[in-house]
Amino acid sequence: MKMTKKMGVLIAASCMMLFTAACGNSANTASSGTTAVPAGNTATTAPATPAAAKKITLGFAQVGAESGWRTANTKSIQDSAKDTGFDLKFSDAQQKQENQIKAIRTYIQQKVDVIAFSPVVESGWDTVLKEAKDAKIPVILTDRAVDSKDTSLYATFIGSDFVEEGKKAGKWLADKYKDTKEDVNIVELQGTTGSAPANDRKAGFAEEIKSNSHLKVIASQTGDFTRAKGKEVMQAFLKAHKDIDVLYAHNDDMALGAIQAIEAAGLKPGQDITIISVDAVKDGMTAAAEGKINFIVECNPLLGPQLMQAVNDVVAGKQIEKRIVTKEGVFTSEDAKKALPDRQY
Ligand code: GYE
Repeated sequence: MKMTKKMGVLIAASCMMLFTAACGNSANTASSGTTAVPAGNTATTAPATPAAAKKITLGFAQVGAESGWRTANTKSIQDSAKDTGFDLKFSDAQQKQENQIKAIRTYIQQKVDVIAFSPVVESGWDTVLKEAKDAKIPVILTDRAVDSKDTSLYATFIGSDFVEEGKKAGKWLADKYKDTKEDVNIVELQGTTGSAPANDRKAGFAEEIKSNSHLKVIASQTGDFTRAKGKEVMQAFLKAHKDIDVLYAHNDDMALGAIQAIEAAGLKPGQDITIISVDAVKDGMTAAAEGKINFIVECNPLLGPQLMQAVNDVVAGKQIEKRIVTKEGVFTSEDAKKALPDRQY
């Protein structure tokens, strides 16, 4: 079944409704974090035509609104759902697993066609995933993985290879300091504890630098992927260690918060302390272009189109790849300067 064929007739009928739903349901405005059904997004607003009755309903349980990456990811999902003509039910879990589980249970009760979510942490999903399976609702993982042994609990996982991202960061660093004899003191700002990107970006980086005994991670703590926490933890690092050479932040937002702390301490980010981060969102790329971040590993948040394609295929009963890996690159300060004018997010 082709998406264009099936959905073409639906677009006109559902465009207005979806527009209302997407606008009234932004990730930043959810107050309870568990609201799975936004106002104006129910069957009452749909015209009672046979075409509208066939419209695919997608329940999406988002992590939160913790970073620039997440904002771009949410927009990509909402825009692509609208373009495809799906009825999107969207919820923001405010970085709490219990909120995501509640949202998924609500989608099961509502008998949506497909559930997609970006699991805030890797563990603890088996029960709710079994509930979805028993209800015969396919689940698609986007962005972050789960550690469930039973892979029949989800149809596919669409997202980046976070270990690879950590390796790219470590490789650049090992190369930069390959002729240095003295110890290089590294501090690490980890993402949300227990999340796939925090676990994997840490592991990939450690793996890549381990054969260089002069590269030493002297402190490593979570900054929860937020700017505020990144700043706070960097302040503590700077107090505890007078000799920090490198900061490795698991995302741009934490690096940007840390830059504020570094500047407040009278140091020059990018010069006195070499900074590496992951994401390559606009604010991060701007800091890189200014020389405050030295190297950014790209993590692409624009997963919406791939997700909608997968939803369509799953509903059509097509066999889909169990793992869909997003393609991404890396940026030095010079690269960032060149790429910035065309950056969408
Ligand atoms: O790197 C970070 C966000 O899961 C890949 O989550 C995502 C990460 C992203 O908060 O900025």
